Amino acid sequence: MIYRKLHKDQHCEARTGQIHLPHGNVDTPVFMPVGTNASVKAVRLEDLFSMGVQLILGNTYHLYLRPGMDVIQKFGGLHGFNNWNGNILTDSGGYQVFSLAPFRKVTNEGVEFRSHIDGSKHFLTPEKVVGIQEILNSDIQMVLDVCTEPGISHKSAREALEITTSWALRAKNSWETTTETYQGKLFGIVQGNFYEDLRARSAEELSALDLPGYAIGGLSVGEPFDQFQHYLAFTAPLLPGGKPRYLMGVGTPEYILEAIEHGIDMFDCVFPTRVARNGTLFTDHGRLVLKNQRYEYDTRPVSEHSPTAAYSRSYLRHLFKAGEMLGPMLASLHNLWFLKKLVEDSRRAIHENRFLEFKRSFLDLYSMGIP
Ligand code: PRF
Repeated sequence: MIYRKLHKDQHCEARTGQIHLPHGNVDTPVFMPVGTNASVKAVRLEDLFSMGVQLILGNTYHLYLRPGMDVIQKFGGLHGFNNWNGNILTDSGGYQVFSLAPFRKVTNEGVEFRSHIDGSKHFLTPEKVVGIQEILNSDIQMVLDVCTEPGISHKSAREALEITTSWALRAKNSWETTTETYQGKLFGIVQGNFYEDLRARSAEELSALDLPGYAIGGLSVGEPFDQFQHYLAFTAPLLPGGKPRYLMGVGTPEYILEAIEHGIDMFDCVFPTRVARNGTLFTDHGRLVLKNQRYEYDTRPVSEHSPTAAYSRSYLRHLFKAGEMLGPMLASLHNLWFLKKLVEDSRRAIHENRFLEFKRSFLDLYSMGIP
């Protein structure tokens, strides 16, 4: 068992816990900064480490295409390559192939696709993806899955789910034969699109594989918030309670709090760093858009306790207006700090059985707008 539950809130499903991984323990709920290309965009990994980040994400799809496995193998894995000594979770490529590749074809055997970088042709199978993530030395690796978009037919969603289950079994068999020195854990991914019977079937079939942890995939893919809420609330309780639960691709305060309420332990998303690079910063009062003229003479920091507290809004705005690289750097660090604080405050609230109150008052203030 890699997961230890510490406390469940008496009034909802929110829980705190710890995940035990090869590069140290991870306190949950946790937000994982996304480091697609073995780099969290515009942020030094040392700064994340100093901030207390215990787990970051990497992408199999990107790293396999560039720099390629031969390069990373030379460094004994990703940790040797990018000098990050905390934990790394790698996504399988299941989602990236569907969202990035200009061409893809799924068969029972695997997925054929063209690279979005140079158009070259590749074929990934669940076994091969386990092998790649073993070379990456991922502390948590994800099974190859088929993520589908909202609005497809029940039949198409069922076919994608059936392939996902069969790939999870093949991934498990392959993971069980990885070398003894490789200590990474394999997580399954529940799919089933927006159909309750398919979500239930996926959760049941994958739970039977008894993997170390489980993710919910195929949500937050463009559906309205109430549909997201419904399928999150429906799916989360179907995942084994004694294992980590990961909701893939969620990274705004509203979505994170909703997921924590339903017992989710892990999240990741490019959103906080992507919007930061455009000058949008999370604050207790909502999103602050630095390019707005109202900040031109604003001498206050964006947030008192942020790692960027030494700088005024006026200066940060100037950096963005002038196209200075320091702007996106400081803004990215700020947004990651903000989400880290959000999950830490959530943990404290859960321990005191007041998560629902915490969520309500956070969202009340967050929806008020910048004073
Ligand atoms: N599958 C995988 N990665 C993902 C997703 C998925 O469904 C999502 C969906 N929100 C984000 N990242 N493998």
